[in-house]
Amino acid sequence: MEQTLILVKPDGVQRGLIGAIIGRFEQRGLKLVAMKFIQMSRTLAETHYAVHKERPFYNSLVEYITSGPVVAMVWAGKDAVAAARATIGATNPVAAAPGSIRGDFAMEIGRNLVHGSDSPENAVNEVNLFFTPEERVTWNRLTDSWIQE
Ligand code: IDP
Ligand code: MG
Repeated sequence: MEQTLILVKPDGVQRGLIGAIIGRFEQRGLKLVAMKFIQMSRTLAETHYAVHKERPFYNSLVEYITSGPVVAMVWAGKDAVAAARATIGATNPVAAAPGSIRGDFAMEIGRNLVHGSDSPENAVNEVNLFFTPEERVTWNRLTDSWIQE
């Protein structure tokens, strides 16, 4: 089953939106595999966002993601990466559809509440960056057959 890395960014934690954000993924039918509440180190942030190293917003992005604790999670499901991205909404919250997390709760690209992996390949790397195999739980969810045909 495909897995994706989701982060509730520091603004989501500070604004008391952890529960609301987790609820969106849970209600959608994605299955929780791992979760922890952490302060990201600068090294972890720089590794996680290495792809954006040459972008003008890179430094402020690293500052933002390390400015307070985050909730890091792994969610699983069929097409989990694409489903989670749709649930999160467009990168710029102004363009994010109402009903998406960013479309309902955010106003600016630099305070867009959530990270979600953007491809299955990147998801594998990001999940491994944040979680050991032992931290990822395989479990039987009794509603699985009502969510996945
Ligand atoms: P994504 O989070 O929707 O995948 P990316 O393009 O991967 O978006 O960018 C990573 C993060 O960098 C965004 O979520 C946002 O916090 C920040 N970011 C992206 N573009 C800009 C920008 O133009 N200005 C400021 N921050 C940006
Ligand atoms: Mg991205």
